[in-house]
Amino acid sequence: AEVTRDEVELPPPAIDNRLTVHSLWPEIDRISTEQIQAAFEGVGGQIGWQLFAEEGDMRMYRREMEIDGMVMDPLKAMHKVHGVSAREMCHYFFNPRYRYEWETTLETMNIVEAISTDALVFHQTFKRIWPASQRDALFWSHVRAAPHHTYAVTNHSTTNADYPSNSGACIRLFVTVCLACRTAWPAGEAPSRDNITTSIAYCSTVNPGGWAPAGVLRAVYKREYPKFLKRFTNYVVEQCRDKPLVI
Ligand code: 18C
Repeated sequence: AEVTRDEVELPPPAIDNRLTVHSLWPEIDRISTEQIQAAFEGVGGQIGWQLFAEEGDMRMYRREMEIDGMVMDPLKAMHKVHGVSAREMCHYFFNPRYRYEWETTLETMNIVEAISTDALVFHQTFKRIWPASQRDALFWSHVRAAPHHTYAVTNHSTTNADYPSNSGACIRLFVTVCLACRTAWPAGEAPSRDNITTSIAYCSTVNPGGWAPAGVLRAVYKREYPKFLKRFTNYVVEQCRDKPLVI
């Protein structure tokens, strides 16, 4: 049966059967597995990662990369949050009901396809940055559980005949994003809001899809990524206050 919006609740602990029979499943499974694995690999050992933002427990790294003059710098961010679980973090990141409350770059968001309780396809338009053209994106989004009290959301660009790229005012951009979260608490204790710590790894690669001035683009992401991660984390902490913990 088709999944209804109300069914999309807390991230399920196991993959929804409706996803595994969908034509996108092999791609969703492969990319999510790769992204989650890469998310928890450190940046220390690898060459080329430069720290560009640091505040409290948050660290943001980028690798400068240009292809045909277009900036595609991969980003990797690490953060820690106390008192909310990986499952709660991913719930608020995945579920479209909350997106306008924390996503400040958004102009419009539409659900193109509800595949299952753990996979949706979105069309989003973003605020325009002068002097570049406005951008839109079409991507699948999948939330899953992984070992060691881990939950992760992976977003990756896709295509849909009803949403052709570069047909209106917008230039289509391409994204691969992964928010991977892992919760830990002291051995021998029961998890509670007072003793859990969730490690966050957020990885993002955005291909602007067409010309955009490199300097403007780098200035925008240096401002917007830290703003997003702080705002989103604080948003989840606020939402979870006085609600029972879900691990
Ligand atoms: O991961 C995030 N959000 C998810 C849910 O929305 C989802 C979104 C991915 C899209 C990311 C691309 C956003 C591009 C926005 C461009 C316009 C920004 C306008 C800001 C001005 C107010 O996974 C959180 C995403 C946090 C995004 C931070 C900004 C990243 C900018 C990257 C460069 C984009 C190139 C745009 C080309 C035009 C620039 C001159």
